[in-house]
Amino acid sequence: LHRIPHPPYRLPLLGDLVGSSRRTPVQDSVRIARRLGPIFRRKVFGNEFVFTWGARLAADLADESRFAKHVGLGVANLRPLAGDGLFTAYNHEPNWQLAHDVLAPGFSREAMSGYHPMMLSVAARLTEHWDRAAADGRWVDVPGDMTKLTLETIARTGFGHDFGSFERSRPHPFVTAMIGALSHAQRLNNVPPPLAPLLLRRSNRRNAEDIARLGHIVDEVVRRRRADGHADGDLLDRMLETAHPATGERLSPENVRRQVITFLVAGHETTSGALSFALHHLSLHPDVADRARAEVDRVWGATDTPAYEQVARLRHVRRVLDEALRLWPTAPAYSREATEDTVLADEHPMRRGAWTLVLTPMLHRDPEVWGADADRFDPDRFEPRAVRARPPHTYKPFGTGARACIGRQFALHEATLILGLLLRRYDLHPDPAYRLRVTERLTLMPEGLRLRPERRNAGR
Ligand code: MNH
Repeated sequence: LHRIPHPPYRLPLLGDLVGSSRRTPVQDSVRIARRLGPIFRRKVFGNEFVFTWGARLAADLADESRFAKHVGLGVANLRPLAGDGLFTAYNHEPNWQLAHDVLAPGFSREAMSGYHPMMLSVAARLTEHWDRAAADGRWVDVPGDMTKLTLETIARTGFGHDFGSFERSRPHPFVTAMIGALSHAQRLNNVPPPLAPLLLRRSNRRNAEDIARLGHIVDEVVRRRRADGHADGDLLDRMLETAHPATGERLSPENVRRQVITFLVAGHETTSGALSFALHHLSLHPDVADRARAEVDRVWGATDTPAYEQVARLRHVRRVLDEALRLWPTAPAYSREATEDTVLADEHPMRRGAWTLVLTPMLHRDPEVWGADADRFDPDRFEPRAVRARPPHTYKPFGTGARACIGRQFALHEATLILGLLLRRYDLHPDPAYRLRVTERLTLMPEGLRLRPERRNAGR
């Protein structure tokens, strides 16, 4: 450990507090990473964390025979909310494998093509809303609208539920409670654990209320399904009705509750951020937007309601999304622990159970991999030839290994479809006064981003 650098001003008790803010731990860590190199330590009060971002280190950490997901920090802080749900389960908990095997078919190609028409109908709610804004020359609240869209999408496709987000002037209570719970989980990392009950008294109380509210909302979703009978093979149907193909085991009611919360949260917050960052970059790069738009017009022809297969064929639009998730991976870190005594990259000895946090935004900006202009937005980095020329394990917005994101295809399909629809329908005008500010609540979001959509070919 002594060979791993740490920031120069280290205070007794407080640790490396100089130059760090409780609100932006990820962006602070990126700044520190640029000074200290591919592996470094940060001490926050009594706790010391090792961060890694060098390509060689990240590639070694991807070795599933020696490393596995570590449930720590932000993820561990979500245990009171999601327990042994898929995202927060420890590797050894039996409900991880059970739920993984039961739910994985919910993300197959067939399942996805079944969700596609529902995704289109939610998208139509968004474009109705944007059409009205465009007609009046008004701004739209990008993160707010993307969150409405992605929440409705996961709720309807996964659970047959309608939150009515577009009919509300304020965010649905589910969203408010979720943002509270995520922010609280982040805050917990920034106080000395023994003092947490004292310093976070109000926050702890509000968090208990938020968790209770999320639980009530989820119970209502499940109750309705039980009353209405099953829907053909959506996620909730699988959770309630499907037995494990090999063991015949089923999810318990308590575990179903945790999975529903997990999927409603994990299934929309990060995709909303990804779409918001992509729209931000598109509005600042009209040349990129024009190329992507030309592709949409070519691939979709005359239709505004593309078929499932016509979405994956939007290669350029997809690269815009890939590039947005490179610069701002909306789930900005993942943890890896040694499953045996080992040496990381032939250099750093690790005991079994020792862990490190992979700082994805910095892994994605490593100049040795991405070049001296790594901070510049350029979707051509994801042209097949450029991708083949890069070392493996240098692009990880969805994590790695067995515990990588189960919803990846879902998110990519949804986000590519939406970007395609929005590019086709609108020119996107940026607010000249806007400077990117990124809020952190375990996830990343461009704060206060607004755009002015203008209808193209308004008669069509
Ligand atoms: Mn998702 C795990 C990023 C969309 C459901 N997701 C992960 C991890 C990352 C991640 C990173 C791994 C975390 C870790 O190692 O600790 N997820 C994303 C991003 C998007 C996203 C950047 C959108 C963009 N995720 C989605 C969607 C769903 C979803 C959509 C559901 C429909 N994600 C999950 C679940 C897990 C996960 C569930 C936990 C999987 C497991 O551990 O088995």
